[in-house]
Parts: sequence; C-alpha cells; structure tokens
Amino acid sequence: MEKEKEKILLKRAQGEVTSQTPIWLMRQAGRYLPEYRALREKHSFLDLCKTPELAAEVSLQPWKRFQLDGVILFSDILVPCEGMGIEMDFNPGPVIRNPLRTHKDVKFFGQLKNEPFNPDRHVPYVLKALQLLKKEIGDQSTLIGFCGAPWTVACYLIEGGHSENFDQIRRMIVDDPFLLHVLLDKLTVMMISYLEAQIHAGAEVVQVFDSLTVHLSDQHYKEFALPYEMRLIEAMKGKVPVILFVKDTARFVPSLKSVKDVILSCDASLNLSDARKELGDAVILQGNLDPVLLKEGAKDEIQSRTVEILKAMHGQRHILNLGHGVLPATPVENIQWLIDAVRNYE
Ligand code: 1CP
Repeated sequence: MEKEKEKILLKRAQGEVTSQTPIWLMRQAGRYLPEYRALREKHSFLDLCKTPELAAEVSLQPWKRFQLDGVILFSDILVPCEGMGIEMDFNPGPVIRNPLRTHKDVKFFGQLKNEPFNPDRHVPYVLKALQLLKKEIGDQSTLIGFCGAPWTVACYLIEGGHSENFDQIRRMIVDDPFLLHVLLDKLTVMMISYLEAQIHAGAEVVQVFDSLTVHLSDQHYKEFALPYEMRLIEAMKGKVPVILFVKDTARFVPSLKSVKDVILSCDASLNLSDARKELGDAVILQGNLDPVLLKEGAKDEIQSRTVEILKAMHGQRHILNLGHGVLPATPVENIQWLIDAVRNYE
C-alpha cells in the first residue's frame, strides 16, 4: 500500500484517526546501519552528537532508507549533562569521570560557572540539529525530541556509567534519600527547559525515556521515578504530545493508571491488549515488538507478530514501535519486513 504522506505520527499522537498506523523505532539510528558505522569510523559518538550537520545526517539515515513516520534527534540522554560540566566518554555506553556522590557534588550540579542550565548556551548544537532536521523533513515525517527521565539520568550520574546492581544509587536511597530528591528535582527543572528548547527548535512530539527502572521496587518507583515523570508531563501540557517509555512496563501499569495526558510506550513485558484493558480506551499506546524477535526472527515470524499487535490495537490509538531499542546486530532487511507488515495492514 502507498504510504500516507501527511504527518500520521503527529496526528495519532494528538488523538486523531488515521488510516495507517504510524511506525518509528527506538534507536532507529545507530550501529545496525552500515552508513552509521561508516560515519562512526571517522568520528567519535560525542562528535556526532555535537556537530549539528552530522547529528542531522545520522538522524536522517533510517528515514532515507525506510521512510519512517518519525525522525528522532540523534543524541543521547546524557548530552545535556555533558553541556553542564559532567565529563564523559562513550564506550559504547556512557562512562562518567566525575560521578555525583556527595552533598557538594549534588550542590554544584545544575549550574556551570554560576549559570543555571541554558539550552541556547549549553547545548546549542542540539537545537541547531533539530532546526536542520525540521527544514529537511518538512511535512513528510514527524520530528521527535527526547530527554532522559530524572531517575534514569540520576542512575548514570551517580553510578558513573552502566551498572549491574545500581549499588551507589540504592545506597543513596537508604542513606540519604533527601539528597537524591534534591538531584531529581534539579534534573526535572533541567529537563523541562531542555524539552521546551527542543520544541522551540522544531520538535513536534517528545519522548521521555525511563529505561533504568528494572531494579526499582514498586514503592521506590512511586517515590523516586513516577512523581518526576509526572512533573515533566505536566509541564508539557498544551505544548506537544509526550510519550513516556518505562522499562518493565507490566509491573508499573497499576501505578501508571494515575498518569494523564501521556502516550505510554510499552516494553515487551506485557500484551498491549492487557495494557488497554487496565488503562482504558482513551490512552494511546506505543510498542511493543520484541527487539530480540526483530533481530532473530524469520520474515513470517516478524510479520505475523506485528499483525497480531496491530489487530489487538484495532489499528487505532496506537503507534507501532519496539519494546526497546533496535539491537546493533539486527539485519537491515528484518526492519524492512516489519515496515512492510505495518504498511500492508488494512
Ligand atoms: O558506539 C556508538 O556508536 C554509540 C551507541 C549509542 C547510540 C547510537 C549510544 C550510546 N547512544 C546512541 C543513540 C541514542 N541514545 C539515541 C538516538 C536516537 C535513536 O535513534 O533512538 C537515543 C534516544 C538514546 C537514549 C539513551 N541513551 C537511552 C534511553 C533509550 C534506551 O535505549 O533505553 C539510554 C539508556 C542511553 C544510554 C546509552 N548511550 C549509549 C549506550 C550504548 C547506552 C546504554 C548503556 C547501558 O547499557 O546502560
């Protein structure tokens, strides 16, 4: 079937009916694409993020190949913190040289030379990349901005990088929960102004990533993650649609019932029809093909699972995506099979 030309992702996100289901993929730009790997041979990951022309080029790579309905800014959830004096490398995940551990560390975080986070001054390259992207895609796709949720960003800042057990932040929960709340509050204020600047630069939908929630108990999720997600969502009200990705979604669905005005991006831990039953007909759901199935499945497995998801959602109030990011070893043709299944579905 011919792809609808208008901005079907934006329309669905605003609650409108469209005849096709929009599709975009978390981590759609990245290492599974040969054209990305070719650029990465010449530039570091941070150089790609901090050079607007390169960031825009990488964001457009998956769109040029697959005409996806969303183009997400190529960057990382920690880039605004890098702009604020957190020193980091990527290998391939973030490695932070000055993690936040003490009262003093937290006190000084969130301002650089006495100036609070100012996206125009501290991350101008992000805003320039979005402007370039908006010009390039015009009405042919929807431009997606993003940020990390305060909890997930705090995990990286406190642990200093990826962690198996999240010992440091768990210790802070026990020893000094107030200090953790101070940091989460600072991150919330920072991410609100970051998203507002992205919207001003052209983002039409924003996604908030709470990717490191697997180790949180339900009670700690309600204390340290959910209230800050809700503040971010509340602050975007009346601006652009917000998509919230929460890892381990099935476990948190009961808590998420209280969140209004949000599109919920679900991982593969639940059936979207069960989420629909729990959360009601009004909520727009995003997801949730298993990235492992996409990487390893045969063509008919990928396509029949995709059709199952579309059927369960009755082709409405739903945005097709994966349960988490595209895995680096995913064959490019598997992605085309997925997209064909969505576009051929009636
Ligand atoms: O070596 C390389 O080329 C870098 C690999 C890479 C890429 C392609 C990293 C390092 N980040 C990215 C891009 C990225 N990260 C995007 C781009 C837009 C897209 O196409 O989707 C986005 C939205 C992110 C956000 C991000 N970074 C998240 C949230 C999304 C998720 O996957 O849960 C997280 C958790 C990170 C941290 C991070 N950055 C990079 C890696 C490998 C990781 C994960 C590290 C870990 O395991 O903790």
